[in-house]
Amino acid sequence: MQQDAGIVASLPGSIAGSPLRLEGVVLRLVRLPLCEPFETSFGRIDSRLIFLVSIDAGGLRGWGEVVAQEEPLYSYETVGTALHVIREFLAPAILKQPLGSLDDLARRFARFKGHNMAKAGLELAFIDLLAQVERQSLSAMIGGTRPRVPVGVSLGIQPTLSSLLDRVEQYLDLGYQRIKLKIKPGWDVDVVGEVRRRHPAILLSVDANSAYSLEDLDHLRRLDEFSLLMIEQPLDHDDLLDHAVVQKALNTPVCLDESITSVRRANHALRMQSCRIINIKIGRVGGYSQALAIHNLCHKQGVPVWCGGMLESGIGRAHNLALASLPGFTLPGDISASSRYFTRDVIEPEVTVCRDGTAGVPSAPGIGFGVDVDFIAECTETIEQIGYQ
Ligand code: OSB
Ligand code: MG
Repeated sequence: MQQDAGIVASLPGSIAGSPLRLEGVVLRLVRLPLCEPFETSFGRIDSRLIFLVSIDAGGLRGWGEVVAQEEPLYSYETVGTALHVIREFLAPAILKQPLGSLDDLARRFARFKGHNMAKAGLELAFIDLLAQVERQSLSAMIGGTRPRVPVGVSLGIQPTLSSLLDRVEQYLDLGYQRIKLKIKPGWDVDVVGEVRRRHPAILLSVDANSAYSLEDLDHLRRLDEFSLLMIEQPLDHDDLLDHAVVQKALNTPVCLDESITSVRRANHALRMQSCRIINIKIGRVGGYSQALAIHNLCHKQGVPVWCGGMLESGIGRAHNLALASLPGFTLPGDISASSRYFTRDVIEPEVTVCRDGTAGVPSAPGIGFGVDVDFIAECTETIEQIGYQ
């Protein structure tokens, strides 16, 4: 039987020269209105308070994003908890002496429990910096193999079935390769059935964001007749055991999102047969190190993975594109065009999706996009600097 240990990815990102002396970290909270409200089983939002992290060193600036939301509804982290944990613990740990590699960063963070999104925000900014130093794209740096990645769209709960059907058509027309419907009790079997009836052959999946319990097992079984690609996170955000019961009872593959917070948890999920597919989000798992390790574990076992999304700005999205270029990301990711979320994005050019339902992975150094600092400044609500003595 597979053990927990020994699945730590060997990370790139050791700097050929000497360790980098980081000058300081800037934390910016930037309010971006969404083009339309996004509703899931846990709530509805009209805008995203985007948490951008930048790190300066040697005349370069690396960019990352903390994907936590304002309220602890998807996970316990919030913008506020991440600000606190970065300010008090994580930023001091990387500023106290020069930082040599991603492994070095992971070691300095390891003693702090949890707060994966906060850790990932800093790690993303640091890896962008490393990639710029080495004049490599993020994708090249982590071993990505694909210049373009297949993408899907995640459609929130709509006020009416007809508005959902319109959006399904709209995104299929744009070429998106997979439609994911957010579901909850009262917005599930009938809605999914109608979408499937109109589009018999599309890749269709559903995401419950923990809206069900084992008592709903018979109800969930009704989804089996729609040939879904997967059902994402039907049960509690931290459950593995009961998901194994659901997976056993359903033909539809279960995909875990919220429950997979580390490679150790991914390993447990696979050993317990809690799911057949894993959604990887860099923020949820605490950074590239864990994301790569989960990818490697699943790839070895032939378990498909795909890149999840958190309604990121272009900066988080650029990192997602790099991650999704790894060979094991065989299913379309929740990496939609910038215009699906925002009227204007913080990067240039913005992310676009081609008619064939793919998005390009940048090959320029670092995140590979320009950062629109003027637009960011216009939308910034608060800004905080750490370091810069
Ligand atoms: O469960 O995948 C999720 C957005 C916010 C929080 C959780 C989730 C989502 C999405 C949107 O489904 C994915 C996207 O960024 O397009
Ligand atoms: Mg999800």
